[in-house]
Amino acid sequence: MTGRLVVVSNRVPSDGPPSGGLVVALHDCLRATGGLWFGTSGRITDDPDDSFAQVQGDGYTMRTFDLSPAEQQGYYLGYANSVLWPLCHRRADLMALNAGDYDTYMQVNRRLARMMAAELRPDDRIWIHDYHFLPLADCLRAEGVTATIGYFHHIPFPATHDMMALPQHDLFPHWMAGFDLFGLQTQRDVAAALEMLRGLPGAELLRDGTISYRERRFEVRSFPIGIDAAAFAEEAARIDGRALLNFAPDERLVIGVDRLDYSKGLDNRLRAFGRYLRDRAEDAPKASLLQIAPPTREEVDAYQQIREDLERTAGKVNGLHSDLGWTPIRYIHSGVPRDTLAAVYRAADVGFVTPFCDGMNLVAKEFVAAQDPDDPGVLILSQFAGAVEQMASALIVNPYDIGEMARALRQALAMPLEERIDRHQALARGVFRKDVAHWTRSYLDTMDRLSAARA
Ligand code: ADQ
Repeated sequence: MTGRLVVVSNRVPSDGPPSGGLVVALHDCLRATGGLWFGTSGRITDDPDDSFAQVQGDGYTMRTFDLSPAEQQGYYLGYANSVLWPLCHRRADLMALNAGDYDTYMQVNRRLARMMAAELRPDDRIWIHDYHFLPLADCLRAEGVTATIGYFHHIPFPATHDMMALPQHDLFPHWMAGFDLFGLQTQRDVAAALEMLRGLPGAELLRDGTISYRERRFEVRSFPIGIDAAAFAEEAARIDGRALLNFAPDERLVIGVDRLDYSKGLDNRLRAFGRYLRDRAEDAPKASLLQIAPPTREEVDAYQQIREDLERTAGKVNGLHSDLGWTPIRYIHSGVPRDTLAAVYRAADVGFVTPFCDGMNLVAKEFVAAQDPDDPGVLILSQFAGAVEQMASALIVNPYDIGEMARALRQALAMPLEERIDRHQALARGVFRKDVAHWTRSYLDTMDRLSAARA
C-alpha cells in the first residue's frame, strides 16, 4: 500500500471509544496504516471558523469541524436527510425540496474541501463515506487535489425515474466523476448507476464498470459491506440472552432491530406478526415479537409520524391477542448495549428483517453471526434489503405482502432442526468469510490498483 489513508465520514469517533460496525472497521484500518479521519464534531456552534480541531486517535489523527445551526439544518437535516435519503430509498414523495438547503449542503462540502486541501498530499488515498459528501471530490478537485479519491455509498443508488425528481439530477454524474472509484453495496445498485449513466451525453461505458465522463474516468463497483462476525459471535455467546428476557420456557421469540425509519417497513412487520397470531393454530407455539427501534432524525418532519403509527399498531395487536400473563409485542424505543443485543439475537428463534428498501442491512448479518450453530434461529429477509444478494438461504419475503410475511413466520417457527442448520450454515459461511475486514481490504486493494494505474 502507498500513501496515507484519509477517511471522511459525517461523524468521527472523537468523543469516546469507537462503536458500531463501520466506525470500528475504519478505526481498525486507520490504526494499522496511520492517517487522518475528517468529519463533523457533533457540536453546533454559532460561528464555526474554518479550522479543524485535532483529536488523537489510536495511531491516527482525527480532524473535526463544527457546524452552525443553519448548516445543521440545511446540510444535515435538510438536503442530506430530507432529500437524498428519501430519494435513494424510493420515497421521492417524501423529499422536502428547498433551494436554500441545497445551497447550504454545497457550502459545507466546499468549506470542508477548502479546509482539507491544505492538509492533503498527492499520494494520499482518500476514502469518503456516504451521501453527506457526494460533491466533495468535485469540490476537492476544484481546490487542485489530484490524489486518488474513492467513495462508498452505504444506501441504495436511486432509481433513474426517481432521480429525475431531484432538481440537481444533472449534477449527479458530475459529482460521481470527481471520484476515481464509486463504491456501491450491491450488483443491483451498480445496475441502477449504469442505467442512469448509459446514454447520458458525454458519458461512455467502457470496460466492465469503467465510465468515461467528459474529461474524467472512474469505476463503479459493488463492495457488499460486512460485520466483524467473529467478534460479534463471541459477544453473543457470553451472556444468556433468554435470562435477560424473562420469557416463559415454551415461549418463542421473534426479533426485529432497526432505527425508527420509514425505509425499514416496521408497521407492516407488526401487522404481519398480528396476522400470524390471528391465523395460528390452537396448538401452535406461543411466539412474541421483540421490536427494538431507537429513534433517529426526530427533527425531520417525515420521521414524526412513524413512532405514533407503530405504537398504534402494536397497541392494536396487543389489545387483540394479549392475555393476563402474556403481551405478544414488546416494543423498546431506545438503544441497547452491543453485548446485550448480541445475546438477545442468539436467544431469538426468528430474525424478522423486512425493510422496504435498504442499502445492505447489517442486522440480518448480526442475527446470523450471533446464532448457536447447533440450534440456530431462522432469518426472514426482505427481497429489498441489499443483503439478499448474499443471503439466498434466508426465507425471502415481500415486505408489502402481509399474508406472505405471516406465512413465513409460521414456516420459520415450525422449521425442523435439520433445515435450520442447513440454512444457517450457508448463511454463516458468507457472513464470516465476507466480513468487514474483507470489505475494507477489497475496497482499498481496488483503490491501490487504480492509484498504480494512474501513476
Ligand atoms: P442503517 O440504516 O443504520 O445503516 P443497518 O445496516 O441495519 O442500518 O445498521 C444498523 C446498526 O445499528 C446495526 O449494527 C444495529 O445492530 C445497530 N442498532 C440498531 N438498533 C439498535 C439498538 N436499539 N441498539 C443498539 N444498536 C442498534 C446504513 C444503511 C444500511 C447499511 C449500513 C452499513 O442504511 O443499509 O447496511 O449503513 O453500510
